[in-house]
Amino acid sequence: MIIISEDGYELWLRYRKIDNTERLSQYHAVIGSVAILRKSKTFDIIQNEFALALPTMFNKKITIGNNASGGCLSVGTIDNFKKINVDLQADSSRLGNEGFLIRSINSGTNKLIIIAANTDIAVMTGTFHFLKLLQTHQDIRNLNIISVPCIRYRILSHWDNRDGSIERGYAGRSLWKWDELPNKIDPRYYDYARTCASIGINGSILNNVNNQVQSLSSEYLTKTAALANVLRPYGIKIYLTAVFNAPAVLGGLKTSDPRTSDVAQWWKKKADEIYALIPDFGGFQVKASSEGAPGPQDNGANHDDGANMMADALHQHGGIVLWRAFVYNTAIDSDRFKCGYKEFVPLDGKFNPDAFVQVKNGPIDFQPREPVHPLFGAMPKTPLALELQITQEYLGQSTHLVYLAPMWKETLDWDTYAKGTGSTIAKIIDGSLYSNDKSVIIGITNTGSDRNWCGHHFAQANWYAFGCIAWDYQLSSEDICEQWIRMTFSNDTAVIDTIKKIMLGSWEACINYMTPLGLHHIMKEGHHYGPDPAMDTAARPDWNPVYYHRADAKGLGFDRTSKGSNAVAQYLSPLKEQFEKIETCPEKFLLWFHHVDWNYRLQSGKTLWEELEYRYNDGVKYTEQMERLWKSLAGKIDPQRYREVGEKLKEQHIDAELWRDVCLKYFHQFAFERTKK
Ligand code: BDP
Repeated sequence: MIIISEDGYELWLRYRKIDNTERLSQYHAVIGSVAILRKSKTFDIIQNEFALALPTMFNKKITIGNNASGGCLSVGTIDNFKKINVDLQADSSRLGNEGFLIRSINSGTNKLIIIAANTDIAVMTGTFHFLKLLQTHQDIRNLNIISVPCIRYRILSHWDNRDGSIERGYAGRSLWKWDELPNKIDPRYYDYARTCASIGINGSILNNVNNQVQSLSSEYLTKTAALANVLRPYGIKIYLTAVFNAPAVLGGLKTSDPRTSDVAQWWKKKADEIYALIPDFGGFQVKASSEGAPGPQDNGANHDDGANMMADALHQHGGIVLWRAFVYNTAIDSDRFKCGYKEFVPLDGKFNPDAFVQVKNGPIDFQPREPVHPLFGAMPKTPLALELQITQEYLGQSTHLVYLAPMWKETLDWDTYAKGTGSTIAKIIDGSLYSNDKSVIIGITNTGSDRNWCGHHFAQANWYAFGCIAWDYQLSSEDICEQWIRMTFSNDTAVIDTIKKIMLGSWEACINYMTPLGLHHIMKEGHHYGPDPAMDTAARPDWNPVYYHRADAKGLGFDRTSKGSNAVAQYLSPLKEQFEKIETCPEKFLLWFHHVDWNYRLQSGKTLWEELEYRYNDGVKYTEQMERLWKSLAGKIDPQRYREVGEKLKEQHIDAELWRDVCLKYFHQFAFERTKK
């Protein structure tokens, strides 16, 4: 069989002919035609998607149309179904605005599959879900699916600059062509929107967290409105990062102090201007008083003053504020780990309900593995948003294959004990622990202008997984992985099993060859690619690897126990006691919390040095295995993707060896210093 080259542009929406004959005949028997019960922009998208997918997948002509009387597959809102005597009122309230149902029913003598929801957008989400069932060759004879998202705002954050570059972007240039907007609409915007819609993303922050003050200028707002018009029928709202001193820089005011009425007035007028252009605008993300960014503290005000003033401006329009907690001012604490907690916990209860505090998964900065940020569980009166990083800033960028769903699941499943056992991050984020009706999850995206969108074909899986987890965090990493493989590569069992083996252990392997046992931030300064444990000349001490690993003749790791920085005290019991004691501290976090003697014996019976050596080698071995497994797929994957992934895996293997060699060589000097003397 000749397999035609693919460049990855179609992502997981490839809709190839179904090569499983048994399934194909079932699908032919069940779906003879598709009735689209409604007319709207979103229903046009639904109809187009069916027209794109079904004839190719079924290798057969299918009538897809605006036939309001219903067909073998009927798609519409609950109101539409009422008109054809299918009563779904009982389901209506639990579906809310975004949930959908897919059900096999008998209607008179006909057997029907229906896709229904309260809103057009939710019917579209259901449509993509149904197409996924077909793409992954599921049995569709007796369907009864109800799906409602567990988090309300599921947002991608683009760290894109107006000049087209992307901070921490590894897949080409920005998708947004600001020079061409608003008049020219790049067709790729539609493909972006459609892809996001297929995984339930409902928000997109278009601009970088840093230095994008001009994004709020009238000129750029007009351009943004043109993008919002494209994204709207796909159910995606636009958000913008707002730079805090915009009133001074753009508005010419003398100050941006949030406590002054003309500043508050300026933001109100800005919000009015935005909503006149973009009536469904989502809101502002703000990076304030962080890494040199302006903020309320420049005027002696605090985070809550700034966030609430902006929330007031957006409130009447229904927008929200995403106020980032990524702050690490050394005047607050000399351990960077503790700074966010110390700045924000005293403000608990002071934020407006529409002002979310947006917290990264860990206390430092998107390291290969972090313990969760202690702010989760420590601000019961404040809605917290979880910020994850899809782009692999510290995880091999677009060269390394690292499947991130297991990392995000580890975060979401983490028990904070805030209200006793079972107080997971997931329950804090989805609002259920503290009964918040609004909830937010944000992923810093990995998309760019590269033909395959994400730089690495397998980085697409992380975009996909983020959407799936944001919709339903109870899905397992393995199930998400399998769906993605089936849709992106093939339903062939050998391909699925092999790629699963490659993906599922890839995160743990990356931790092992980069930062095993809780090492962190030992990568090169600036670009953060590659190892540099010796680095000690950065502009700030906490940008230096030596600040984090603290290697000396005695041992390795950052003492954050009560004898050290006492960061452990920021966690609730029993976590703080568990982390405090070396015997009970999970080994995966050991060097996050302890300065461990080189001769300390781990659970394996090995000394710290021996275990370190073992882990680094194990990580490298996994990359060898990934290469080998991928090679075994020759002839089963199209030539272009087979070659491109193979090249990247080779590079990853070389990089892993470099990480191991550089780190072990460097730490060796300390580990054996005592013996030398
Ligand atoms: C770090 C990045 C930096 C971002 C910063 C942030 O290195 O480029 O600006 O986080 O989140 O991960 O604001």
